This record gives sequence, structure tokens and C-alpha cells, in this order.
Amino acid sequence: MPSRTGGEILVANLVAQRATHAFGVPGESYLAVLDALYNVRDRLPFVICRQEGGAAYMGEAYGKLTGRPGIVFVTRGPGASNAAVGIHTAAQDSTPMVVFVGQVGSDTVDREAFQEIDYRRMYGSVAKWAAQIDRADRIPEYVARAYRMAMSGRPGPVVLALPEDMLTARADVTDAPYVDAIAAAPSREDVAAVQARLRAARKPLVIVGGSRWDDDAREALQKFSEAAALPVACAFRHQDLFDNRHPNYAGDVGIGINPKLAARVRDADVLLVIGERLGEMTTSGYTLLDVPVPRQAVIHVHPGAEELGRVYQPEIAIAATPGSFLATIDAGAARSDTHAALAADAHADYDTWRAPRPVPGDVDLWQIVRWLDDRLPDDAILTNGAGNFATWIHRLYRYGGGRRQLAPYSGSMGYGVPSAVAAKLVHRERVVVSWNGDGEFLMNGQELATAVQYGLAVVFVVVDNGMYGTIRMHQERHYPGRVSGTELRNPDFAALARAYGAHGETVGTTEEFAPAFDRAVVSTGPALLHVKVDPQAITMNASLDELRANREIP
Ligand SMILES: Cc1ncc(C[n+]2csc(CCOP(=O)(O)OP(=O)(O)O)c2C)c(N)n1
Ligand SMILES: [Mg+2]
Repeated sequence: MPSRTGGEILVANLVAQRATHAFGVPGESYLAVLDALYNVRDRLPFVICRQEGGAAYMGEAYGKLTGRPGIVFVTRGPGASNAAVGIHTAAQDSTPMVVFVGQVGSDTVDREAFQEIDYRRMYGSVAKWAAQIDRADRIPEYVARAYRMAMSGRPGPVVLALPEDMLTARADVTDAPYVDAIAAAPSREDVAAVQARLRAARKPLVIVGGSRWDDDAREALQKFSEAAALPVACAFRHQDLFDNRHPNYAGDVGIGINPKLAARVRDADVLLVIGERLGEMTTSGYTLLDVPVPRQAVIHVHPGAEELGRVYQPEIAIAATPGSFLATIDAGAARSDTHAALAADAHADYDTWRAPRPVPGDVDLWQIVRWLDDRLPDDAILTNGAGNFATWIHRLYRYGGGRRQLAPYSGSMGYGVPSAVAAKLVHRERVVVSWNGDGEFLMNGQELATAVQYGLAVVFVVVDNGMYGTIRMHQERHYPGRVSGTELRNPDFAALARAYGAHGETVGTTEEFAPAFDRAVVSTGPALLHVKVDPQAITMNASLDELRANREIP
């Protein structure tokens, strides 16, 4: 009899790829995998989640943090459907991920058997590749290809369906070797052209974003910026690619952009864009650059050739990873002494943008986030999903250096809790803060149970304004005074945390935050701070009444 089951072959091939965690919710459809995981539980633990949306987000966050695909296991139709949000996020965020879904056996396929769904069609338009492994002896081939595809070019999610009988079938096969992303490097001629273009530029600006960055590439970026005296801005939710405390840092090109930075992007004569795909949030809804030919000369460096010229026709298009481009470019040849003043001006604008403004109510998030910025160590990881609550940390907290930002470029809610769970599993020694709104937290708050189960000392902050504030903000702008579908009656989040077995405290004033945080951060397990803010403090630029009266200060 052949030596291994499909389940065993699959798990062996994940071990060969040095996967360190598998995130999932179990299903009877893939018992053979769960059984094979039992044998390697010390090397490749199965992280038991409470909802597949949470598991998929954890896999996505793992991919963001490590550059290797997050591994996710979910069961047939219901599990795959719940996981969709994480797969969409991985696609929009260019994050490597491989999702394995249980599938009905080949003896019942295409009858619409129990929980059956065709994953090729379901995920055909959102995954980089959606396929089914029909033979156990082909598992090594599929796993190796899935890894390569997830990581290479523009990274993204791969979905592989696992028919139940394939997982119990036996085969004799050799495991695939460890694979890495395909390198993509620029030509010398292109790099020489970039250097000359930058040297001659009067108002150049560098914008960085996307995935496929590592510590070496981040360090190379800083050296390049210093040696070429160039200001660097970070794309929406990629603020950790460049040290925000660095004198050349210009701010983030995202939602609620500093108007002075927006002007700087518009007025630049040369934009060097590295790794970023120039999506809607980074371009202020495609307004900072003209489509299809921007006024600025765009030099676009992206690892996925298919992204170059997708929306904007660049003057120079380079298919390369950020690291290989930065390793090749000669900063000295790109330097002009006039650039240094630009970088200093840009950073001064950024500093002014962080200057506190008065806030209605007893809790001043301006002060709290600035305190956190001082308090958190240089390797802290800060996570968040979508909502106005996030604008405070995006604007005031200084990412980069060793500090990491885990946040969805896709603007998806519910990311803040599961991504923090994944971050703490990967980096137990680092401080992980999960920053949530009241709406945000309850989208995947069930994963607090996962944090408790694995003893993960994450500090969860819930900024509670009693509403889906972002939507209320849009409502007040477009339909003033007509509140519809945005009010929330919330639980006592601190008591909820305690019921889960976590530490929980309520914060009702600015002064209460620091001591509560200090208690939370030394807690041996997860802790939650329920921060009750005044509903008037709905945005950083205007109170609720000011919004309604159309008196926003940009
Ligand atoms: C999964 C998902 N559903 C809905 C939305 C639309 N949406 C964006 S922000 C938001 C409200 C966020 O509420 P909350 O977390 O309380 O933050 P606040 O804006 O109040 O600070 C909603 C519903 C979304 N982005 N993602
Ligand atoms: Mg809210």
C-alpha cells in the first residue's frame, strides 16, 4: 500500500515550505488533514479560530508580516463563504496567502451535494489562482505552485479545493522543495534613466507602498532617501515602510491626506513610485494624478509587470521588487542639492499636521495617541481595520523604524482583532496593540476567545462612539440631521472582555488612559480598554455639530 494519505502529503509539503502556523476552523471535510497536523503540532500548530473570517484575516496578517503565505484551512461552502473577506483583502492588499477549502468527494461532485460549491467560479475573479487538487500524487506540485504564485509578481491569495476522498487516498510521492518568490530586477539602462530624471527634477517626491518589502529593502530605502536627499511619502496603510520620525518623511498619501502633502503630490514634477500600485485611496480617488497620463513624470517600480500602466501610463516603467531596485540605484547620481530643502519642508508640514487641536468631550484621542507614540517601543505592532477611529493613529502615531502597521488597504472592517492575534502568535516578544472602533471590534470580536485560548497578551483598544461613525460622517455631509442605519447600542466592552477571561477596563477620561494602558500591557494575557469617547468627536477635523453645519476645517 502506498505510504501516505493525501492529508499527510499535504501537511508534509506545508512543512517543507516552512509554514509555522495554519489558521482555521475545522470541518468534517478535511479530517485527514487535521489528523496529519496532529503529528506536527509542535512545528506547525493549527490555530483554532472562532469564525473563518477571523481565520482568513489572521492568514492575511501573517502574510503581511512575514512575506510568506498565510495558511488557512476552512470547510466547504459555509466555511469558504465566511473566509471570503480575508481573501478579498489579500487580493486588494497584494498579500501572499494560500487558502485550503474542504470539498465534497468526487463520488458526489456536481450534484450540489451537501455544502458543495465550485471554488473556481466562486473565487475565480478575486484569487490569483483557484484550483482543485484531484489526485493525492499531485499535491506537491500544487502546493509548490501555490506558494510561488502567492508570493511572486504582485502577491495575492490562492485558493485550493481539497476533495474529501483525495485526502484519504494514498500515494507515494516526493515532497516539493522549499520555494521562494521569483526575483524581478531592473535593467541598468532603466536605472540610469531614473537617476538622470531625478537629478534634473525640480520637485521630486518618492511614494512607497505595496508588498514584497523586507527589512533590507526598508533600510535601503532610508539610505537612498538620505543619500539622494529625497522626501518620502508612504501610501495608504503602508506607513511603516519609512521611519515616520525621519527628517525626510513627508507623511501618508491616504484617506484624509494632509492638504499640503496632496498639493506636493500634485505639484511634483517627478514622482518615483516604488512598490505601490497607485490605488484609489492613495490617489485621493484618482484625482492627484490624471488618468491615463499624469502631469507628473511618473517612474513606476512594481514587481508585477501587469500593474505597470494599468491606470497611469508611466514615463519609466520598471518591473522590479523594491529591494532589487533600491539595491541597484546609485543615490549619488540621483542627487541634487536643491532637493534637501524640499525634504525638510515636507517634514515640517508633516509635523504641523500632527499638532493637537481641541476635541469635544472628556477623552482627547489626540493626546492619547500622541502618548502611545511616545510610550510604545520601537518594535511595536499596531493593528486596525476601517473606521474614523483609525484616522487618529494614521495621522498621529509614527510608524516605521522597527514599528509595524497591520491595516487593510482594502478598507475592510473587522481586521483589527484577528490581525493582532496573528501578530502576537508570530512575535510573542513584541508589544501588539489592536486599535478598534465599536463597530469594528464586534465584526470579529469573537477572536478575543482565540487570544485567550492561546494566552496572547494583546492590548485591544475599543474606541466607542456609539455609532458607525464613518458612515454617520458621510450621512451628515450629504443628508444632514437624518440619522439612518448608523446608531449602535453597545455592550459593556470591559465586562465582555472579562467574561472571555481577559483583563478589561473602562476609560472615561484622557487621564485614565495611560495608567490603564500600563496595567493592560503588563497583563499576562489579553487585555481590553473600553474608551468611551464623546459622539461629538466624530472626526479629527470637525465635531458632529460642525459637520452638520458644513463647517469642516481640512
Ligand atoms: C466589512 C465592512 N463593512 C462595512 C464597511 C463600511 N464601513 C466603513 S467604516 C464603517 C463604520 C466603522 O464604525 P466604527 O468601527 O464604530 O468606527 P467609527 O467610524 O465610528 O470610528 C462602516 C460600516 C466596511 N468598510 N467594511
Ligand atoms: Mg464607532
